[in-house]
Amino acid sequence: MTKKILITGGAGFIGSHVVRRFVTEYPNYTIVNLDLLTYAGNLENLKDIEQQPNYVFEHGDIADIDFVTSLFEKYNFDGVIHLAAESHVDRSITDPFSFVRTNVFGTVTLLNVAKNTWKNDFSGKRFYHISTDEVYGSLGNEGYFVETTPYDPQSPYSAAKASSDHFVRAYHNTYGMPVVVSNCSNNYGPNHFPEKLIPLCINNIKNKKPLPIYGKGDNIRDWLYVIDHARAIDVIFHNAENGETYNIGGNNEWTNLDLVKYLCAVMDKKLGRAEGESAQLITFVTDRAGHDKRYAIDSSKLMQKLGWKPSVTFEQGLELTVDWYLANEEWLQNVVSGDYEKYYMTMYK
Ligand code: NAD
Ligand code: TDX
Repeated sequence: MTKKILITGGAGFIGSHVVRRFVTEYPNYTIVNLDLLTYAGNLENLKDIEQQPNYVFEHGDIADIDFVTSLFEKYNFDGVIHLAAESHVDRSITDPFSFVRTNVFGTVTLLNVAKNTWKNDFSGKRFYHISTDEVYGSLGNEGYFVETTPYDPQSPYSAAKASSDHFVRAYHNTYGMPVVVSNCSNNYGPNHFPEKLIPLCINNIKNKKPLPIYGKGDNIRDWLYVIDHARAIDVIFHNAENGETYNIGGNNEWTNLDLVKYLCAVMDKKLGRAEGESAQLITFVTDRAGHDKRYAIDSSKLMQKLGWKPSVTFEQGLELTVDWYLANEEWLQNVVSGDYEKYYMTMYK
């Protein structure tokens, strides 16, 4: 079957893995990647597939109504997989407005243009919105986020993502738009921008720089390999019922401190360093404002209804990730030059 699919944010971390999966798994689909190429967007992430005949890149802003309208008219999309967003919690604390603009206004722009272009004839159409577990707020020591957990976002980032999720569901409820939403836990893997914990620490371990741990390092995250998220997105896009929500997680909880210690041990072996050498770089720094204590996802609905499960263990995924960063020195150098240095100096002064 042929389909024209718009993937937004396809030059970013998760988006690039989703684009690669759809371009390679579905040669009959046309995959249009719409990305503004902000600091987080990087076409190097897609070098290996950019020549494929079923792949097109469109440079633009999801919040630009005229541009998005012209794109929908040009391609007459059957489906949208929406990942474009401002995605870093720390940046949302210093600049909430860009999060409102892209995550809220940009999402409503896409929804409204899709509704108008599809002229309320939604047969064969699908709008799939990619969201996060952070919209559910913060857990104590017990329990898991399920699809019916009430929203309780705590950061400007998660508040903007929660707002966008509500708009997506409102378009389903009000206009009958065929939507699907998934909420995923923390991803890690190749092409992850080194402002986030794991790639930041990989880069700093390599360069023997301090490893900044917020607070006591006892906050807990549930980590999922990015390629397993892309596999879940594929399964959900093709099989979910309209109006449904799926949680996606790794069932893989780590305190930040234990995680960074483990990463240090993996890298000491790879780099031929003495056992315990890199862990000496661990440095406790001022905590993130409003730092959510724990996230943990129950993905049993996705596993039972759609048969998805992660393909790698955390140990395997982390090893693949470290190997990728060590083999892709040039990618990392390009990403950490220029603006990244300014950002790093301001964040970790
Ligand atoms: P990312 O920051 O790596 O990539 C975001 C991409 O969106 C970039 O390519 C950027 O250029 C693009 N973009 C930003 N603003 C845009 C705009 N106005 N118009 C067009 N493109 C724009 O983000 P990511 O980590 O890959 O996350 C992708 C999505 O998945 C986001 O919606 C995020 O909320 C969600 N998510 C991320 C995680 C995670 O752990 N990273 C977990 C769950 C959900
Ligand atoms: O330098 C750091 N030191 C530190 O202790 C950084 C960057 C982070 N941390 C802590 C904060 C978090 O508890 O590590 C944990 C992970 O931090 P991030 O990598 O910034 O991820 P998080 O804030 O958990 O959000 C991520 O997962 C959910 C993504 O960035 C979001 O886009 C996604 O929605």
